[in-house]
Amino acid sequence: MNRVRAPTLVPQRKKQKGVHLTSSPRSYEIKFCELVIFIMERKMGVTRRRFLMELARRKGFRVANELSDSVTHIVAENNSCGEVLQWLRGQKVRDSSRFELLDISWFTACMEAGKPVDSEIKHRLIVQQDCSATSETCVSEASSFAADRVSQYACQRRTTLNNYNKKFTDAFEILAENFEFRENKLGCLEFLRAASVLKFLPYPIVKMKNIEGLPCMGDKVKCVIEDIIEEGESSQAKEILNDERYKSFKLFTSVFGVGLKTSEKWYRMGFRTLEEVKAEKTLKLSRMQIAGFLHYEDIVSYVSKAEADAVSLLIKDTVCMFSPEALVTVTGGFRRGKKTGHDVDFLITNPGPKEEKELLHKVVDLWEKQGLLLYCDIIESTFEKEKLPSRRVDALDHFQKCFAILKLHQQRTGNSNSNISKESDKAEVKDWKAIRVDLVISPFEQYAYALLGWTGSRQFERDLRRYASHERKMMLDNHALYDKTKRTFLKAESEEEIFAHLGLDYIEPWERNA
Ligand code: DCT
Ligand code: MG
Repeated sequence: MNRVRAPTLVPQRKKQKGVHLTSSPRSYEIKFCELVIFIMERKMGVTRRRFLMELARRKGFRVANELSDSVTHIVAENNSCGEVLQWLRGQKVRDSSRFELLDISWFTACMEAGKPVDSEIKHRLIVQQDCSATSETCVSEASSFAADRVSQYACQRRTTLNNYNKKFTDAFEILAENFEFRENKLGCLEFLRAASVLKFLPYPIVKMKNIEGLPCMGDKVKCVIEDIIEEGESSQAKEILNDERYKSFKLFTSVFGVGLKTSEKWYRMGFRTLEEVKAEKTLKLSRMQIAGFLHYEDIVSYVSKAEADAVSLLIKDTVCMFSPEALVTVTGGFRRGKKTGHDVDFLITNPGPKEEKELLHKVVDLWEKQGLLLYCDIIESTFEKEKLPSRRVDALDHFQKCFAILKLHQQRTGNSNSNISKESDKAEVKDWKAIRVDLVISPFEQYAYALLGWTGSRQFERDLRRYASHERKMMLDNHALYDKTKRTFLKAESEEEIFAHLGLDYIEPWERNA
């Protein structure tokens, strides 16, 4: 397999002789904080490595001298995936899935672009698409992965955001959603489980042999995989994307407050677009749906990490005013390391035995006064002590919570002249974005369970509960873990303790992207 050689912009190893390089790194402004690059010296040599590190730093990248915990991207040259993995094992790295393993061609593309570029398949150190059955290294890399040892439970798999099989999982998710819209739970779950397994695979599927031995690969799933391998896309998914019912449901459910029931009703009434729904003045909309339509454009555009951080500051500041001891934690997708989300989820708890019923009301009242509250629905706690955890894996929890839409003022950046309006120009510039926020209040003794439950992903949560009941005779929900054999509730102060109660290896939040 031929790897793309680095272009001439970067001197090759042999040309290095006589090039003077300072040994101590100079300090440069860091422009790209989100990634930390480590360049492997193996087969590259000290001098070339030093040159590349200096080059990247000069361009604003963070480059680590050592393979530290902060490293996110490992760059290698002339090394196969197997060689890099072997080297990592030698460095006592237990879990290599937390890094992106990349070829020098990715690094070069970044240097040329002057910014991080998305890693494409061709940049990744994995089994390559074009590898033929005669290429021994490729075959051994794919087959050295013990597919038959992959657990059927997502809570026994470390699934990072590094998805090598996006074209398969995207198709599965469309099929699953279509089943959901048609209220076929089993069909939906079958494809969600399959998607979750493929998100875990450390290589892209290029032939049917690559999925041999994997769990959750039923005939329907295999059929879709085969179609994508042969045709490059799924004809079933393509058909669904053109299906009138699917298209309408997809649109309707994108409105905050609109679920399957309302979508079904509107579809039966003959509506196909949001404009048609809005034009029907006799339609009774809930308060949530009115807010959903009002802030539709903002809400459908995803929340960025920077926006989530800004909301997080706002929430921490406000909560702290009323309850200085309170712990405020970002949960959901952002805790799992996602860079975007449809909302921002928060868990709030107060250390100590006292539960503050009023805290959420006080916080929300203040936002109202400050003009920051665009919508809010507080649901009071319905938790009953000693009640057994729910048997249903998709059951909702009983915490006091608030589904809100907050006004997030966008920071004024760049040329301030744009904010100076002429006397005649009375049109106001919108300088804020509506952000969907979920706030959950948990009693301190349930905090670890609430944190585990609200971190997700949903598939990870489903499988944790299924694992607890099928493999351990225990019942788990967002409040507690009950051991049916011992007939006791198991206390936990941390997520690690819950995994230990279940006899599971601890899975970090960023490995729960199942
Ligand atoms: N959750 C829960 N009970 C609910 C809603 C959610 O236990 N009623 C859990 C499951 C996942 C987690 O909380 C966060 O839920 P979402 O915000 O829906 O998902 P996400 O992973 O944060 O994804 P997104 O980026 O779309 O917000
Ligand atoms: Mg979320």
